[in-house]
Amino acid sequence: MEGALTARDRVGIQDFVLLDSYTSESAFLDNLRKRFHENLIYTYIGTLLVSVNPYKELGIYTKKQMDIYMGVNFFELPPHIYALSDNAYRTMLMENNNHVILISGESGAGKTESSKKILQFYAVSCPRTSLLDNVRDRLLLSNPVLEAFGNAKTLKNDNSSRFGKYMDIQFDFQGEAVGGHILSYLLEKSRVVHQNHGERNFHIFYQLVEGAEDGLLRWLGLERNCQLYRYLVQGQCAKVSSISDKTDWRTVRKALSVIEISEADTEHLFGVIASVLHLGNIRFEADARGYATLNSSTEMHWLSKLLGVHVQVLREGLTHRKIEARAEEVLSPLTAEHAIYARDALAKAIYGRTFAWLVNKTNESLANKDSTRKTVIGLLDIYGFEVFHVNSFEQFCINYCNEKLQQLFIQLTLKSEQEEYEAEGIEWEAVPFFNNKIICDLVEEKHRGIISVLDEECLRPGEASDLTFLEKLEEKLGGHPHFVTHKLADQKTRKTLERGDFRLLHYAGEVTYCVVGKEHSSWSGNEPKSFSFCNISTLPCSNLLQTRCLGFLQVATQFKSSLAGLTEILMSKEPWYVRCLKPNNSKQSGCFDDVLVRHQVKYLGLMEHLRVRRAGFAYRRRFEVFLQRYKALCPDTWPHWKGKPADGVQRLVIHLGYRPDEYKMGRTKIFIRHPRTLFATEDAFEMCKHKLATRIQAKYRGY
Ligand code: AOV
Ligand code: MG
Repeated sequence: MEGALTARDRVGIQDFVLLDSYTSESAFLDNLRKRFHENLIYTYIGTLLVSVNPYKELGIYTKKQMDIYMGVNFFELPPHIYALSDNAYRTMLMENNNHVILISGESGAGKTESSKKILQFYAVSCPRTSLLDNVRDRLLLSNPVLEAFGNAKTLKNDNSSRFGKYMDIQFDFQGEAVGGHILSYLLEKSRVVHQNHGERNFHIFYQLVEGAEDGLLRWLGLERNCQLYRYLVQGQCAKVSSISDKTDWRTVRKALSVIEISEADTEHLFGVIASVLHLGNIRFEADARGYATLNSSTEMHWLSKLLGVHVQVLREGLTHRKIEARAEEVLSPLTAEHAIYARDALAKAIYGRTFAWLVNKTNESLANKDSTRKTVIGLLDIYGFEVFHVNSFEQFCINYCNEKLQQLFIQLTLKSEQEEYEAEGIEWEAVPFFNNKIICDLVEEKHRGIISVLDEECLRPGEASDLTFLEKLEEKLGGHPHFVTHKLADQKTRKTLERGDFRLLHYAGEVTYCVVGKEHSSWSGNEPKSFSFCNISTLPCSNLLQTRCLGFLQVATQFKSSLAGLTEILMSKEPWYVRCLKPNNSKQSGCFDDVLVRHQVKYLGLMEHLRVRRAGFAYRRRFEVFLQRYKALCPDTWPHWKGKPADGVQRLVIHLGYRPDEYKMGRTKIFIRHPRTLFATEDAFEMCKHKLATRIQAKYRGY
């Protein structure tokens, strides 16, 4: 019919590799937009999955959908997160190796939702023996627990992850999910004591106050009114329409028991959470000399009860600091201002360690005790790149983490891919791309990176200040193309910068960080050195609380080394990618903001990835591996090939009817352009195995 749209016109194409004008950003965007409006949120670039947040329930995550995607080749069905999950899983089983699914995208783009869908797919679809049913439940229910304690409403996302999470799902040789392990990265602890306008503290506080049974609240000395707690109301949005704290509370309670946290520990856990709320309500007044005095007798009573510390010890601890002088310990009084700072630091430390304790407990419950070899699929879901009106140390760490992940993506796809073609002697025209290594170095380089300067400044207590830190940065980094401050800027840029700011030109955009005058931020803040007044043995986190700081380690430096560790873990596994895109900034369904999406497509390097994919080869195998697997498909190579592996592979693929443009022979590997070629070979192999098995059975029956 004239004028009618073809299906392709309407729903676009499901793999960008098949796009005719694959170098055009507009064509790329058109395709994404078309599909988005048809509720088709997933599109491939080869084996990479692009996902656009629909901001509505689509009904595509049912058990029926899971069954459809289980065991089906990648390109036979519409793109789906289940297809990628299933492929990673089957490759793991076939090749007996470890995999990792790297999920990236900015805050609110859908990373956490994606990671939950993947976990559900493995927990529900994989083969099972009834014996281990509870492992799957624990894997699934670890999520609501860690989200309650580690997620919060921000301006970007009502359920924003405020910690980085890497989770291993362990499978046995039959492909059954048998255990898991979680690593958490730098929790945004400052949120415990301060929230910006329109943001909340961690969900668990509101869940407790709104959802806990009357008896529990009474026992904790709390009232059912969030407005009464200073740590809960600074963002002035304790209630959020998209969140039901009451329902979530019930889920969390059930989940805590499934992950085997005992009733006693659970009680202590909420005791600690409640003590943070009481701590926040403690007020100080200044005496005639300006020193802090403390009334707040009700709060002190509850704190003392919940933390198991005598009121007098608590009082002394909150208004004094311990100074070590000539092997003697002297108590020196704090000013009212310093006492508030110390109170908040204590609240943050208690919460941070409770979170670490919870991750530990979860890991104990997910641990698989059987020592046979497991293969794993790792899931990486970190906090996404974020830019707020005011950005502080927390955003600096979060954005640095994203910078590292982008660097890994570049190394593993754009860079190493092209280097491999070169090394293998495959003709190749280089695809240029922006390498963000320069920004990673700016942050983490030894001696002159931002973290290193921060370290130096923290080692000069008393002498260093926010401003000397900024001056040192200017001295060391002046002239760096991705670093600018008020002093270093040209006239036009200077107008957009305050004196206490520095600006980084991140891969995903500019961010201005505020160094000066934010008491809650912790550019130079360290954990309080001691909690000697606190009877820690009663806290559930007692095994993690250390009464003495073991050594001086600046937060950013710790974070840097934990990210280096993470990179190593990720590099040791076969990677799969989910790139999440955010369609608009107003959390709305059906709204596709072209400018916003184009920006993300650009900085995520999707166009470059497509060009490399399009010109390149989807699969590659070492000659020996390829020959070993498929030699039965050709009479010349079966049962043994005596010549060079490369010649055997050549003979094999000619026999299989590969066309010359479908593959290339490198120095050590065969490169196959389209996955479908390999799938056809794999199908032939399955048939051949089947025939062979039937023949063997017939033979034995004959005897
Ligand atoms: P994020 O993890 O990428 O942000 P989330 O996964 O939390 O983002 O997604 C944000 C919100 O978008 C969710 O709470 C859902 O309401 C909605 N959403 C995301 N993906 C889907 C989907 N596939 N189907 C339906 N709704 C979805 V952050 O943690 O802030 O970086 O730090
Ligand atoms: Mg998240």
